[in-house]
Amino acid sequence: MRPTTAAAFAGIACAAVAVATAQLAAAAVAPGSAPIAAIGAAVVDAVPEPVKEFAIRTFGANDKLVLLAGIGATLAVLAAVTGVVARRRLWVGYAVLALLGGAGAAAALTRPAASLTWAVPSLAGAACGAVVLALLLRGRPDRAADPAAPGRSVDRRGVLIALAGAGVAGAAGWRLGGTSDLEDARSAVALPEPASTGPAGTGLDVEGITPYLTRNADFYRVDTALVLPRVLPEDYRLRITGRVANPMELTYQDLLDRDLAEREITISCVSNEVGGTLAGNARWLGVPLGELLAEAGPEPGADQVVSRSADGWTAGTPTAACTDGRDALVAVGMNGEPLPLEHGFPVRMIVPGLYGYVSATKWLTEIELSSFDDFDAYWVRRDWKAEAPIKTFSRIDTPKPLKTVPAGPTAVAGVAWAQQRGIARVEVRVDEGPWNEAELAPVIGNDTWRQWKWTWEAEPGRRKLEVRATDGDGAVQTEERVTPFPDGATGWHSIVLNAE
Ligand SMILES: Nc1nc2c(c(=O)[nH]1)N[C@H]1C(S)=C(S)[C@@H](COP(=O)(O)O)O[C@H]1N2
Ligand SMILES: [Mo]
Repeated sequence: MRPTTAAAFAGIACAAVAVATAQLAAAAVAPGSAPIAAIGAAVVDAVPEPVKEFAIRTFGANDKLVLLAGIGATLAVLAAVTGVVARRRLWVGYAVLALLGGAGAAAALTRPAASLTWAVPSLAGAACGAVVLALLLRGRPDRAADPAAPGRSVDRRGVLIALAGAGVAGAAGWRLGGTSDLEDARSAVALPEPASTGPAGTGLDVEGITPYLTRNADFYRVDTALVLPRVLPEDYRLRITGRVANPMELTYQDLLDRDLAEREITISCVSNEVGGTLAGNARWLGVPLGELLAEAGPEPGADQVVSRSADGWTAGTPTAACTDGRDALVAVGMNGEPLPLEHGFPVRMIVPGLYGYVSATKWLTEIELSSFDDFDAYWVRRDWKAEAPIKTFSRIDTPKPLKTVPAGPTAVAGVAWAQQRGIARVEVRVDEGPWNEAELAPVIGNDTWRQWKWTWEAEPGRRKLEVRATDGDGAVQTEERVTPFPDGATGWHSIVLNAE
């Protein structure tokens, strides 16, 4: 191996040790304080909206993994180059380690949930990296290998030992900082029976249609959390603060001891495109938010309910939407189970009719009564609208676009939603011909999606199918295409396919 190559590996080994020891330290401090997680989270907060949308569109649920892998790869390249340079100028190696350690610490300290100790993992990692660098490049300048410009000789065995050590420390840190204790705590929760149960919807039986209830494992996930916030039920507190007559603090058990309501509610993401799948329908179990607020007693003018998560994310919901009698919930259960970790365990908010970013705070820890004038929540600061009711949406699930179907009777089916207003009608048309009314699944209320189905007498040829819904107020879904930014997409979903 040429000395330059060995030096590149020495650089990578130092970086690996630094990252792994930081990971180990972060397991003791907080998973979010690990430098890669912290820098990743800072990137998520900082990147402009179009980039984020591109990432969600391109990588879907893997967007977080892609970001972390990108940071890791960048770091590896930087480490290799630094190793090569440090062979001749050792101080450059220390300088880069100091810079990266500082950057990691700064990123960690600026996380909303951070305390001073969050700087420790990055700084400790950088210090360990520096020790390893000194050890690996301890050799005297190697004149024999390169008489003109001697560089230090690299301790090649040391590189292997350092890499192995980093592997062990990293694996231990990963395990200790993992979610197994949370999974155990979740399994130990016994949810009480609901005191009140809403009506249960049913599905239409069509092959390829979105099921009426979304299984937890299939439920879409959207959030800014690169590492899952860690909230154990025994440590859990929900604080109701701000402009209220009676501030409150409730434990997880306090919530379970109250009369719980179970309701079927479809939630959806403002980033959902026309035809998109960022929505799901579940049976949510929780404490009616209106009852909690009635006890807390919002002051007049406190028109915004700011909900805050364990990792400092915020959403702002109109107080009116939490107290007007709709089924706004402080939810603990999803489809008969405690909330899954990715969906907010132990406690989240659900407010029918509003996009997730203004209502559905996961890992909920605080509900602060404020006003729209006084506070901008996370996405509002990034120019999304402060108020965002869900827009009427309809989607063709089957047949799939560009498929070839046999001519003759063909089931066309999908879902439509307009939470709070309900779905009154769904229509389908072929090649911009007359609209045909679809059959709708039985209605149970206004807060869930409704499946629909229409039997199409397909004639041979390339065909375009379009769908539109009419909400319970009689408003027909608009044809006008707008992007999700700043308050939700509109437009009719259409697909093109062949019949033969
Ligand atoms: N703590 C926290 N809660 C959050 C978010 C987030 O980034 N952090 N994202 C919101 C958004 S934008 C949506 S659409 C819903 C998605 O909920 P789900 O992942 O359970 O489907 O969660 C909301 N709650
Ligand atoms: Mo969202």
